[in-house]
Amino acid sequence: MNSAPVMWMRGGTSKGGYFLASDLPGDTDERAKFLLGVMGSPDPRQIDGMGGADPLTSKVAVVRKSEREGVDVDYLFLQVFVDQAIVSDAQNCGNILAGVGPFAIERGLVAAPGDVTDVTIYMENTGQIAVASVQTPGGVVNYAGNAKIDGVPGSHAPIPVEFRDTAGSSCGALLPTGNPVDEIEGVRCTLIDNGMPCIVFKAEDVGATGYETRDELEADAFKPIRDRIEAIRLAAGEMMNLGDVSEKSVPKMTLVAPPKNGGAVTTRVFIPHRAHASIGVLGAVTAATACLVEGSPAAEVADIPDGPEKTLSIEHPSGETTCVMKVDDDGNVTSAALLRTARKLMDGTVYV
Ligand code: NQM
Repeated sequence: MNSAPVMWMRGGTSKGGYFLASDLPGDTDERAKFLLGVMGSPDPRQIDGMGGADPLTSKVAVVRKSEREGVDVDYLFLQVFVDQAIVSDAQNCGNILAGVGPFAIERGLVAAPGDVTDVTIYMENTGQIAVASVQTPGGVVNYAGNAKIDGVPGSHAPIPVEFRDTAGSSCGALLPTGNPVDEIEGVRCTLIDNGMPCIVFKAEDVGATGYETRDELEADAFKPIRDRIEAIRLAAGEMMNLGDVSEKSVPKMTLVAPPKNGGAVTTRVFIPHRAHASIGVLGAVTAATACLVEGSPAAEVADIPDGPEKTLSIEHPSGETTCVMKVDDDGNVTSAALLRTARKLMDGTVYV
């Protein structure tokens, strides 16, 4: 196979190729080989492919009509590594998810009879459901609008996304070790998964401030701190039921510090080796959830509003991401909603 129909889209603060499952090889190895060719991996510049030399722009959505009751489409997220020949389904992606509803409508998998179409999406990577609301005046996807998300210039049509029951998506439990805090390599960490496996610790505990720019996090001067963070990650993988994570893109490493701009908490995230330009969607949900875990390092630096519905602004290097979290009487998060936008960039055929 040397070509396939594809739609290239920005989903939230990420970008990638959206394929119908039926347009890709059914065999996993063949599909990986094809997608590595599409992105131009492995190569730090991805010069011979569509990837943007950044894990945030080397992403793929594989979408099919769902046979599950009450579900419109099934979405499989694949991370195509930039400089290694790896295509991984070990994580989900809530940013690329933002383009799945529009793509499914554009491809005729979902009918759009009203001005707004709710698309119910089964996320194959973690076996969970998200509902995305897409503007469809006259039955056509509208991408233009006034919604702004930090990390994306301009404004676009809003795509609210709601997640339910994401706890333990990949690790089997919200707190896979059962503890709000585990000490690893001398650092107090929360090992947590509310849609994205993350290790959350205070920036100051690894010698960072938590207010660095992406460039500062990726500079040579920061390498000793990055090495220490990677040592924590490798040690924690097994404890999080993720096995050997040396070649996996999870868990993500989330540094937290007190909020600086009136938000709930400040974050800096390694995904896991490059620094995130902002924060992932489920990464933000998980960071917000960590702030609500009593006794956790995140709770110690966070500023949390009262009440069962909490609007938490998660500060990051390009601004903030607002998560609206519903919490039950026991303090457990029952749902999380975020605003995203997406844009169709091109529709055509990609060649390898
Ligand atoms: O956490 C990047 C992104 C992501 C993931 C990453 C994401 C999420 O921003 O749901 O969106 O953490 O690798 O696309």
